[in-house]
This record gives sequence, structure tokens and C-alpha cells, in this order.
Amino acid sequence: MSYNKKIKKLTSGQVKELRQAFDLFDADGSGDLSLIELKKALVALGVTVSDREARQMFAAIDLDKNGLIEFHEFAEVIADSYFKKLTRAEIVEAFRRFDHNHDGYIEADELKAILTKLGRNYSNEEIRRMIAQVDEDGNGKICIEGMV
Ligand SMILES: [Ca+2]
Ligand SMILES: [Ca+2]
Ligand SMILES: [Ca+2]
Repeated sequence: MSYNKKIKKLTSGQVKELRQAFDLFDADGSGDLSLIELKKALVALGVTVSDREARQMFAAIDLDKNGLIEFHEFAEVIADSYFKKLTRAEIVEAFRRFDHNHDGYIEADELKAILTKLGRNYSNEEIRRMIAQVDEDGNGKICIEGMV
């Protein structure tokens, strides 16, 4: 099995994006993903899977079957769906899942709830800065329209 084939086809920006997602899921910072971390990531993304499904998904990504998902495995398996061009409807649907009070915005506390589910604790200041990066109209919340 040849690894890193797909990584070579990605731009450095895409690799960086995948790396950021990977690091976010890697809650203990060990440099690889355990089954527990994968499950947490799925829960945080609003994906409901049974234990069995989570294990199957894990096995499908863990190409060398060493019980851990390394970054190159993650990139190899995830890249295609990650960079698939999403339709507007798909983006809006994903966004809605995080918009708990359904007001069309992701507020700081909603973003914090997602990250907490991923096992990450960010300060309010860090959350504010993350939002500021994508917050075009400067109202302190992420707008659905701004994302699509
Ligand atoms: Ca880990
Ligand atoms: Ca592995
Ligand atoms: Ca909201």
C-alpha cells in the first residue's frame, strides 16, 4: 500500500487545512488519533454513529492497522470528501447543526460548545479571535451568508 500519494497531489494550503482539522481532533496532542478521539470528533460534528460504525470507520482510515490514525492516513482517506465542492445546501445544513438557537448565526457560546465537545478548552478571548477571522460584518458572530 503506498501512502502519501494523495498528499502529494494536494496544495500546501490544503495540507495545512487538513492538518488543522487533524490537530483539532487530536485532543491529547499525541500526533495520532485514537478511536476515542475519532468518536469525539464525530459527536462534535453532529454525526451519530454506533460503536460498531465508529470502529468500522476507524478501521477504514487506519490503513496500516496499527490501531492509530496517523496524519498521512487521515489525509489519504479524508482529502477527497473534505475538498469535494460542497453545494450551498450542504454547507447551510452543516452550519445549521451548530446553530443551536436557529438564529442564522454561530455565536461565541455555540462555537465554544462545539470545541468543548471536541475536548478543547479555549478561553473566551481565543474564541473571540477565531470568530473575528471569519466575521466580515464585525458583529461578533459567524453568519451563514458569510460562509457560503
Ligand atoms: Ca491523540
Ligand atoms: Ca495507522
Ligand atoms: Ca445561533
